[in-house]
Amino acid sequence: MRISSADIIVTSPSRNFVTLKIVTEDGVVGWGDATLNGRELAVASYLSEHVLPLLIGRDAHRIEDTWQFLYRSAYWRRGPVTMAAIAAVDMALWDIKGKVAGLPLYQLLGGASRVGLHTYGHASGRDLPELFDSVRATLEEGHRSVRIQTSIPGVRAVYGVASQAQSTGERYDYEPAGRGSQPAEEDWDTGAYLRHLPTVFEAVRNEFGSELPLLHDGHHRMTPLQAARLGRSLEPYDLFWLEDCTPAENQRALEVVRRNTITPLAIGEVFNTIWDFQHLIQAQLIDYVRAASTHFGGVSPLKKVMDFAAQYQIKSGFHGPTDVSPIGFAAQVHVGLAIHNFGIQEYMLHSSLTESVFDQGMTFVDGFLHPSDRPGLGVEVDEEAAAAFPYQRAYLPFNRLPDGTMHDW
Ligand code: GCO
Ligand code: MG
Repeated sequence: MRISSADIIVTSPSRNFVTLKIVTEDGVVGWGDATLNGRELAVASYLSEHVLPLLIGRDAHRIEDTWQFLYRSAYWRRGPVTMAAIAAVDMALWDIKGKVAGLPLYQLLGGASRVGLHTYGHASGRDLPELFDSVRATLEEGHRSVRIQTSIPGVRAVYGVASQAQSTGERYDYEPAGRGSQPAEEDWDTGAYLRHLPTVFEAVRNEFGSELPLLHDGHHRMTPLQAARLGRSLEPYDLFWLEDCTPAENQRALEVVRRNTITPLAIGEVFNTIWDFQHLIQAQLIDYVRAASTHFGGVSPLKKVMDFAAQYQIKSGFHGPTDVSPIGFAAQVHVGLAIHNFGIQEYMLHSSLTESVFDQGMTFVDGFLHPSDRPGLGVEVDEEAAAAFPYQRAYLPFNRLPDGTMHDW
């Protein structure tokens, strides 16, 4: 079954998305997500200039061979742009295979291992009353686990706090990347953060009890020792995980953290390949794999890294922000349903504008997310609706320390 055409759709319903459409000679359509937040057009151009011409005439059924061909033949491997491009092709081909087979993707991956996926949602606030309201709203949305982010006294604007002024004024969840020609500048003070955060978790535990699973995202901002100290000071509040506590480039940092705390660790939303996880998994330095199908080369490598992680009792916690499109999100929901070592799924819910372009068939009932039972990924794109939302340049914010030093994400 040959590929007869491949096209890129760039659309911005609430936020930017890059979508690949592959069509076979007998008219089967496959969709893939190639969205790289803040650098979207680089992937669109990588695909249209260098990859799409290679796809025409290839056998759409040869998913693994096509993946290896795009990965190995380029000579320059890895990196977020390359891997998001390969991811889109991989997803689109799995979508086609499912449609031809008449089966949802999870059935091709071994079938369901559970009734549905437990999720966590985001809660945040400038102060405790606002945070508590946000936790309640997150629980009302159906989540049974909650990520807690908070403002820090004396620090003007902190990433991840929805109610803080963003440059766009849109709901933060939908668009953390502010539209405009320059990124927004936010503040950071690690000392103040390390002092404040345990008091917030203590208050949340007192308000919501000991059973609610709580998570926190450190956004790569600590040194190894700072992260170890935070992990230890949060131990009384029994976190489900502490995410991205140190910058991901220095993997040995996690050894320092691990030696000093039993707070579970999740990392990897900015990782691109299984090799980024090789040491962390083998040395058992993490508990959850944070990869996203879209930034990790697609469905095929996501399944492989989880099978590798399974040997070490490490579970999934796939990255699920709104900058992973409904297509990329569906792809990893199928993987999560099928694998044995599923942990939890981040679920931020896309805006209704996004859903007017991407028709998703998944369900979220009684705290369980379930992929669509339509054949393939189960997401269809309304191209006419997409055309009404042209690309708008957008950047994620960055942050500086109190003395003006540029700091880590
Ligand atoms: C998360 C992430 C997001 C990212 C965003 C960047 O855990 O959901 O850290 O908030 O910052 O996806 O594009
Ligand atoms: Mg994160």
